[in-house]
Amino acid sequence: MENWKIVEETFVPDLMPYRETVYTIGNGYLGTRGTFEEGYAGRSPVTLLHGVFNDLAIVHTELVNAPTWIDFHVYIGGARFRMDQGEVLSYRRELDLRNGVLTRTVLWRSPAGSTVQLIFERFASLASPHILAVRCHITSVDFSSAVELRAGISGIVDNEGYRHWQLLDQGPVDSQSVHLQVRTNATGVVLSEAAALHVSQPGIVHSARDCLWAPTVIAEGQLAPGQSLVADKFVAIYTSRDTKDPAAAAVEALAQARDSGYAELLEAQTEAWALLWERSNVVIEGDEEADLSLRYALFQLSIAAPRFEERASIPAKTLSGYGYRGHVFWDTEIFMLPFFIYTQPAVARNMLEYRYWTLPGARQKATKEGLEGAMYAWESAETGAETTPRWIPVWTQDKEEGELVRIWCGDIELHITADVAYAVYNYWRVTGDEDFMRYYGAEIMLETARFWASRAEWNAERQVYEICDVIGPDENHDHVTNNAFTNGMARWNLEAALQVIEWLRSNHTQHGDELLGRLGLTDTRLDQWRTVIEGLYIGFDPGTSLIEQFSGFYELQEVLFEEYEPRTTSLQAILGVATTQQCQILKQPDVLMLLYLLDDVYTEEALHANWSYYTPKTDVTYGSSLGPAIQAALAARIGDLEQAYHFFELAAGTDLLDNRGNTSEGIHGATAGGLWQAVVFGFGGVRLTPDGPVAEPRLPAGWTRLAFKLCYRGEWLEFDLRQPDDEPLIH
Ligand code: IFM
Repeated sequence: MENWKIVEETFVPDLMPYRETVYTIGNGYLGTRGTFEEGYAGRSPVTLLHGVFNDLAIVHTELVNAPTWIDFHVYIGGARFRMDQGEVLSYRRELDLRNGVLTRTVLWRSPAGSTVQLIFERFASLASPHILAVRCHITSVDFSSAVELRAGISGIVDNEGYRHWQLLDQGPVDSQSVHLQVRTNATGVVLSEAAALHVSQPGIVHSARDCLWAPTVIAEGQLAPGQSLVADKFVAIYTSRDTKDPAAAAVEALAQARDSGYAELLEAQTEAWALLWERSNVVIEGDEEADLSLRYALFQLSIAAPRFEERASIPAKTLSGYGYRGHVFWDTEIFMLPFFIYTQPAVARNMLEYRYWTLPGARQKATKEGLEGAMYAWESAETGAETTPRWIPVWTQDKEEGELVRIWCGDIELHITADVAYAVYNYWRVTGDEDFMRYYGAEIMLETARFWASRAEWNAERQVYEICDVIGPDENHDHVTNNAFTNGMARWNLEAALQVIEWLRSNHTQHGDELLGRLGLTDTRLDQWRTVIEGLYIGFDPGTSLIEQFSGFYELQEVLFEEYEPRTTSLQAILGVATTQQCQILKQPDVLMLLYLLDDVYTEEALHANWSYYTPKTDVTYGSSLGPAIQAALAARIGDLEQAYHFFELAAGTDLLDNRGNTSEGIHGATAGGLWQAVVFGFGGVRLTPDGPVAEPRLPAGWTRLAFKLCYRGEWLEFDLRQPDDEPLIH
């Protein structure tokens, strides 16, 4: 079945910002939005590289938009090709997920009446991550005139108005290539790009021009009706994070790419992607839309993951837009990482090592709060220091201007610390990567546990340990005490750390002793952990199996969501932040999220009871984009396949249909990862047992087959699942 292409057949200028995100390409080193090569007012040509941050007020630091490499201008008899002038006679854009090539075919009549067919192709090489390529086929339909092509590098870029770069150097390398070198003005990251333009037909004259900030190669020739030109642009990019001399590295890599040529680079690209898909693809038969939207999500995750380094991780909006400024949240560990753990474990390890290298930032945050161990940043960037903005404008229905709202997540959304530990442990459980646990993971497990043991407070009156003044996953309620998710995950973190200590003692005694000694983890200390584990309050009612989301939740005002239908925005936007805080309105699953992650701790009965209680109180459609996929996975688990499919569709349309209206800010990475989980853990019913993953499929109506591979401890397992009357096949 051919279901690998995301296709657009009309050019709609108003949709450009969102479609630019949808057509993002990348290779695990960088991501580039699907901005058109010729440029338009209001377009957002963004290329973001892992780890290239610069300082900025309020948001602390952000990923910097790199000099544009995609620019490619075509002049026909002096008229510049642009789709907002003249006439677009036909148009088709397609992103081929199979090999990451973005193609646009346009039949255009210039204002002067010349008709030209243009085919643009571009890709970011997965095989050679510093290499980018654009190919343009130009065919004259009915004109005889001069054709001029201009392609180069433009350093005239900004992040929504803020310019991060200083110009260091630029110029021609030869008549067909140019280079540009820039440096971020605060962090001092040097970036070099080199670009070449090749038009192989005879009679073409190439020249390099040293336009300030935008060195350009020009190719001039003639076309007559029926004649074509094929022009190839190659770009190489390096930064001082990659090498000491990025300029030399870029020029050398460019020379190699020119020698290889477009066809060879494309072949390597296709092979590299085939290898990736061989293990990561998921096939859904009987539902083409679901099949394609999941594949698209996996494509976007795969291009955003740090494939070539371990000091960066996937930002909440991937490398595809300015949303959340390239900061990393729990979205990565809890929503995106499972896909990588099971299908691209080496990449998952890179992402977790990022949390190891940012331990110093997390330790500093804990110390600043008078606490022990590591307190991970709610929003993390290069160093692990907290980068959550403290104030942001929020728009509500009754306010025309943004109301400034204090954001407390950086101060008290603590669960991120346990989420990181959960991811480390899960990676270890699935991959059996002992080297990782010994040298990186164990320290994370122990430092996060130390944090919780120091943060829990003994309430002598109630005779329990409490965690006060937090925000749980449901961010509609802040400054709450005993958030079930936070307390449940903190307890789990302490227990898991004790297990890791046992493992170290039995398997790596010397290393374990050294680590425990360094962190001051005496037996008395570990006994204190056990006391916290035993006494930590979880508002579980054995009579009803309900868990109270936080102390006092049951007293909040109940809201009948139906009374606000139809609506197009969240209940928080309708009622305001303060009123919502007083109501039982959840932005996203909270208790249910706990039950989802710790499915071996809580019973099926607890899951059913809490599902029925909390789902009608959760603003799944308009609350957080992190909600629908998890609701889908859980609904499938409890056997409500209709609801599960409804939530799955909601998640699947998040970016492809822009159903939240904010895809222009970037791909919702957590939703993409959540979709994989909804399919594999939800509909596939995969659960990890002591003997490895086992499937208990519950496929939605119409799905005739669900097939995927999972890697467990180095062994690849093939799951080929059918409706209940067919036996699941596991190889
Ligand atoms: O991490 C999420 C959070 O759970 C809800 N608000 C958006 C964040 C980034 O996606």
